[in-house]
Amino acid sequence: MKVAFLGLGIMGHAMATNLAKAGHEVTVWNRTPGKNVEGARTAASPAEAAQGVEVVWMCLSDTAAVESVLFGANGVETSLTDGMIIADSSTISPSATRHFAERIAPKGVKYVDSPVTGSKTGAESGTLIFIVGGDEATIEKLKPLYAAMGKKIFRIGETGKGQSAKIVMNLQIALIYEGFAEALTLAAKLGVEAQTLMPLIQASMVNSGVVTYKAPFVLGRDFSANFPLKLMRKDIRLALEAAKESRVKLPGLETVEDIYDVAIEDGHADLDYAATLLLLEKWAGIEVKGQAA
Ligand code: NA7
Repeated sequence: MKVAFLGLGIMGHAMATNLAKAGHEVTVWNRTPGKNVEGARTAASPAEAAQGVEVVWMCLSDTAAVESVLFGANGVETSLTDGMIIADSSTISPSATRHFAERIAPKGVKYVDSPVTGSKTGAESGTLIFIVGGDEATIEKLKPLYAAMGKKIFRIGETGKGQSAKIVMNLQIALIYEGFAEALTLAAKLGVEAQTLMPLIQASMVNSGVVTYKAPFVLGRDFSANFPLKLMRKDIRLALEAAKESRVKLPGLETVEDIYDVAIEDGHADLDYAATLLLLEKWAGIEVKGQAA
């Protein structure tokens, strides 16, 4: 298919690469020039990238970035024609997603929110899980593209519902990881080493996908970004924003947001969100020791 791919960050670069590898005709654009994708053409603006394509796929940082790429100067909007599809793999506000979709609908353009789970490794290996909101016929048309980048699609409902499901997934990841990090910190202070505790965690109901994925990095003290702390804070804020819009109270997540704010003040924004542990360690005056599993 003819695809414009906008946003070549950690996730987007790998996703666009997999589209090109699968033989799709890909044109890429990134705000900061100099990023290219093997086998794809590079455009000078979102409008130029979107000219004459069937699908515009975005993978951008946040709601403001998606709004400016769609509707800002040299944005996608000017190139939209009847029958085109916009797919968005950024994690952004569900309510803003619905507004964007309403804004482009009069042009005969369908909007499918398609945030992902699977992190950098999933993007690179083409094994992402897509969490999708949009009409079924449009999603059907996108299947060859989903297949090139991922292993599974979950259709949650109409446009916006993919984002809604995604932010409640990350809400859980942030809280589960926080529990793990707090447990390791207290254990260290009580004289229980992480590598002594890990087999017990793994044998018990405490074990989880989050713990299994993060433990080797944490024990190896590798806090380089798989999913940057600043992006997890963005998702925590999206969940709190959606909660406020719908009159839901999330006290645990509000507390975790404070931890992320201070971690960012401490200079950890670009590290992995696992680096919230560094703040707990600082407060406790101890370091969790361990070895990569
Ligand atoms: P990255 O690696 O931080 O990449 C973010 C991308 O978004 C990158 O291409 C940025 O371009 C682009 N960006 C950011 N702000 C803007 C604005 N205002 N206009 C245009 N482009 C922009 O993030 P990931 O790839 O890890 O994640 C992407 C999304 O997936 C995010 O929503 C996650 O939560 C899930 P740059 O290179 O900085 O010019």
